[in-house]
Amino acid sequence: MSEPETAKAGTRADEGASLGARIMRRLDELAQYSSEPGALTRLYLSPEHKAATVQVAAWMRDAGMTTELDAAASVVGRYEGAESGMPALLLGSHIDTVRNAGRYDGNFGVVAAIEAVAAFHSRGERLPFAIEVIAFGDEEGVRFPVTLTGARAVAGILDLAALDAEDADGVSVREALRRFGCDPFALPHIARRRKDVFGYVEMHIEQGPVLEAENLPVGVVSAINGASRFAAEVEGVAGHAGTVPMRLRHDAVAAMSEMVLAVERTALETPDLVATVGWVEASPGAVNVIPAHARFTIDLRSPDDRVRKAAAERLARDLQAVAARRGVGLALRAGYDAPALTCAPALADALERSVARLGIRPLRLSSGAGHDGLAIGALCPVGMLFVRCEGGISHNPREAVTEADADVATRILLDFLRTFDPHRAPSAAAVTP
Ligand code: HGY
Ligand code: MN
Ligand code: MN
Repeated sequence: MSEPETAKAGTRADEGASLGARIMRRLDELAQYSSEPGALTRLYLSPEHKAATVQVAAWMRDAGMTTELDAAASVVGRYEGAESGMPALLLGSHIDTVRNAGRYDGNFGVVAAIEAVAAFHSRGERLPFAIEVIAFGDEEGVRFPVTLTGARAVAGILDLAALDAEDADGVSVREALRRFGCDPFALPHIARRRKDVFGYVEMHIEQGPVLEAENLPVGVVSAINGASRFAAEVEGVAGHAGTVPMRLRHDAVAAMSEMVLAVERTALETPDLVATVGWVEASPGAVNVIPAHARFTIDLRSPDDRVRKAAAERLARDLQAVAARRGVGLALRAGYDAPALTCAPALADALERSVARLGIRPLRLSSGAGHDGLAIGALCPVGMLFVRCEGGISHNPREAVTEADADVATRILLDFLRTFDPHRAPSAAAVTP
């Protein structure tokens, strides 16, 4: 495991500022690490991801942590407990983003966790357990058709075949890790042993409208929806837009369009299911050529794994029927499948007690968005605390969190950490298989 290069001196935004103010300033700083000026896009194993790992590691060291870059390019900061080598409570989130992202999705949970540890460090305070803050680099799964690579590696459930997945330029995860300075062969060695970890607690923006509607700054997460992703390829026949009669065409885009509406219809007709086609592509892409090829993605989510799996099977049949009727080929490739996760009741209860101690009405809500906890749940109990985001907007540069909410959420995390009793930590049994 390599130490990130000598980082820029981590500047502690003015000490006197509130927790919330420091967190917001650091998120503004972190948002500069992007592949495109004026927007935030930071994909897994990109140069901007590399620069962000160096900055995050510097902030972790300022907060009294030792740091390392693990073989999956996650930055791991460790703050020892009262004795060296104690089992740890894991905190953190992800620092990769979608394209043209907001600056709080993922990044908020990492920066806030570092600020919480810094608060202990500045007082020389040690807890009866260690804390590890992990800045995962592959939660969004935008560059490669696989995701949760870092979290799966930490949980010991990474399928090494995922390293063969390639990005749009044909670069595999394995090769990209090597170029990043990581050793893919070391991946199996970063899996944590259950006895070394009490649990994982992630703070994340809600990415939905519930907390704002309830006029609450935070909420405790009850469960995280399961998700499936597919890549679809439609093979039609190119032809002259002016000469081929409509009934003789095998138009890949027309076929894809009917398929996209079938995806939407399946979700509209199925309670507890959402479905999205987030990316489409057509070729050869000329105004006067009947499209020969079309590609698109499908994202299915549900709190109920049976609903999601049945919908995926039904959809595969429906899309093949469209292809057969239109005389086009269809290849559907599953890229990502994460079962729904029930958050550990003991961690959710403890988070609720901290919320109440800070004078806020506790509210439990489920997460429609996926999170690193979906994978970490295979290792240990998972808890999540949501923070209100304006209008519930996310995956959008208009994503916004108030300084006051950032402040109170982090104080709740501090209260949770100070009152967490490792001897009453929930057993791994609290984790759905
Ligand atoms: O897609 C998701 O739910 C997460 O933002 N990766
Ligand atoms: Mn996220
Ligand atoms: Mn996201």
